[in-house]
Amino acid sequence: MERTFVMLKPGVLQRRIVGEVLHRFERKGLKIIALKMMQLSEELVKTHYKEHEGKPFYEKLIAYTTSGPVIALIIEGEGVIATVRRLVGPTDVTAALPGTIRGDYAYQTRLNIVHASDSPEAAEREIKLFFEPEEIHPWEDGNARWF
Ligand code: FUP
Repeated sequence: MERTFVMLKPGVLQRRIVGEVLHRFERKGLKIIALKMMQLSEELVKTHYKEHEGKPFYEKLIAYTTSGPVIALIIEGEGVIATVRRLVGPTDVTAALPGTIRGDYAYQTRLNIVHASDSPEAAEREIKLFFEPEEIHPWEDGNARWF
């Protein structure tokens, strides 16, 4: 089953909107199979954003992403990479329509508040970078016997 990596950047905790952002994924019916709060090291963030090394926004991107804790999660389901990217909205926040996470909560691309994998290769690489296998908890619908 397809998996994607999502990260709520430090601005999400700063603005007390963790619940609101997670709700966007849950109300769509998506399934969270891993979730944790992390203070990222510069080394980890540099590996994650390797493709942007040397670009004009790179130093600020690293500084922002390490400026406070993040929430890292994995979402599993058919077609979730594309679905999550649609919910998140485009990288350029001026093109992000209201109704998307970036469209509703971000007005600067540098502070676009969430990251989501953009391809199966990126998802695999990012999940490995941020999660140990034992931190991932796939679960079945209809198993909530105690609810
Ligand atoms: P995305 O996959 O949508 O997060 O976009 P990218 O991997 O292209 O960009 C990663 C991060 O770099 C963005 F979240 C914000 C930052 N960035 C800028 O600050 N300016 C740019 O022009 C492009 C990206």
